[in-house]
Amino acid sequence: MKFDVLTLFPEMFEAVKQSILGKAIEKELIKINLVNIRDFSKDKHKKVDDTPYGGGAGMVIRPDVVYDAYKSVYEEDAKVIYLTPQGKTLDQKKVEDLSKEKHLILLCGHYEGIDQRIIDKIVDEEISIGDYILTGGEIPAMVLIDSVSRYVEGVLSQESIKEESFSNNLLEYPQYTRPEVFEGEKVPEILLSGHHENIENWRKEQSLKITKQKRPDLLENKI
Ligand code: 4G1
Repeated sequence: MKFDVLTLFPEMFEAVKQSILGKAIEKELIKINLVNIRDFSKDKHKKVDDTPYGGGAGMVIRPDVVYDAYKSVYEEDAKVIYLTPQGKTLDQKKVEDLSKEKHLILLCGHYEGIDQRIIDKIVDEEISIGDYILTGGEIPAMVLIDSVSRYVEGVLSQESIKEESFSNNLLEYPQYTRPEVFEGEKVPEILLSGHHENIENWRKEQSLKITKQKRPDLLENKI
């Protein structure tokens, strides 16, 4: 799966090239192609933004520069996603759907946003990661890449996939590791029993209890 990211801050994406995704990139299961919108400025000072028509604070990204950046990566089968607070909030259902795409072009805003005409012209879908104010769409794009990549064939171990399908829509049961006693607190006895079936049942029980307590909405809205 290929992600083209149209951004003014490509350096921010070094973070997702680590860890599990780093391995997926090495194995060529996913490709993250960073496109610096600024490279498409025709201005001698590499300017990409300008003041908003009608007045008001801040700067707006010009549509022509974004269009040229887009044309440098566009393919017929690509789906263009604009990360914006105006989009529908990303959930696991949407993540799974997106993982079936071959090619995503992710557009990240900055400043006061991007000229509406280019949004209307090239964007297929608007997605938000939640309701809070951010300085740009880069972190949302990384959230999307991370969550979607997990579903790409070969990225996760078989074990993780099995574990996940069984715990669908539940929060995770509590985990413990060594030492057996920490500051006087002992690990639950059942986990030391070696009785796999009892342990599995205990964990299911814990997951359900914690979900009911902390996130009952997860049980109501099946994802
Ligand atoms: C109005 C949050 C503005 C922010 C209302 C989640 C937030 C992209 C996202 C903003 C952004 C609310 C996102 C706001 C995002 C232009 C550049 C938009 C940054 C920008 C609730 C700033 N999911 N925010 N405006 O944060 O891009 O995807």
